[in-house]
Amino acid sequence: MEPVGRPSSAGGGPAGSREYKLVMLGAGGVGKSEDAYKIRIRIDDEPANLDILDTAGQAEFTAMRDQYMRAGEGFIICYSITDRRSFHEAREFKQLIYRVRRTDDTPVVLVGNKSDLSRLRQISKEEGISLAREFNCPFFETSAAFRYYIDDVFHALVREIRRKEREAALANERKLKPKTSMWRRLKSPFRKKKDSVT
Ligand SMILES: Nc1nc2c(ncn2[C@@H]2O[C@H](COP(=O)(O)OP(=O)(O)OP(=O)(O)O)[C@@H](O)[C@H]2O)c(=O)[nH]1
Ligand SMILES: [Mg+2]
Repeated sequence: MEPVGRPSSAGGGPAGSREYKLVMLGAGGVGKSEDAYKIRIRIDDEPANLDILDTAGQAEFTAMRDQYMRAGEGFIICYSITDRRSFHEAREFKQLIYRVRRTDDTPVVLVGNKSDLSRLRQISKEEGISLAREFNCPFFETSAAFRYYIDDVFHALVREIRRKEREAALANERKLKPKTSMWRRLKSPFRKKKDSVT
């Protein structure tokens, strides 16, 4: 039986052209829109179609936000290293994801953008690392303007999605396994008997 609500490994179209629905979150002006598009890349020798949803920092309807929070498979939470308020909002976005999805298992990558503006820096790299540790997710400082570490962000997020899907599949297998071995044990005396008679 297919696990409910999860794409099967064979699903998603011809030979591995799996699509990943990624959502960009973050306060207004942090640089989310610099990288929002559809891209096709290879990650760990497997092709991936990234469908990236750009969201607006503030003025959005809650109902719509809940919808893409549910539909998204991976989330990039973005702040600007030049804007402390956006750093605080990063934590709020993480909480929002939890509130909508009710699980800490959602694939997330934390991004501190505008790393090129070092003279305007308000958030140290250590603060970013520490927040990512709290989120239990990968972290990158990027510059969308110079395309520093942008690809790494998408790669890390797809890897997170794949890893969590593997974990879910394994957990599912483990759930089924005890039943199988129990059935074998129940059947084995009969099998032996039959064997010795014939
Ligand atoms: N120096 C520098 N500027 C950047 C960088 N990324 C984005 N910007 C600039 O920051 C401004 C805001 O970028 P957007 O991509 O529009 O920000 P946004 O997060 O989409 O903002 P909202 O759509 O309002 O939520 C623009 O002027 C960008 O050119 C970066 O890495 N470095
Ligand atoms: Mg934008």
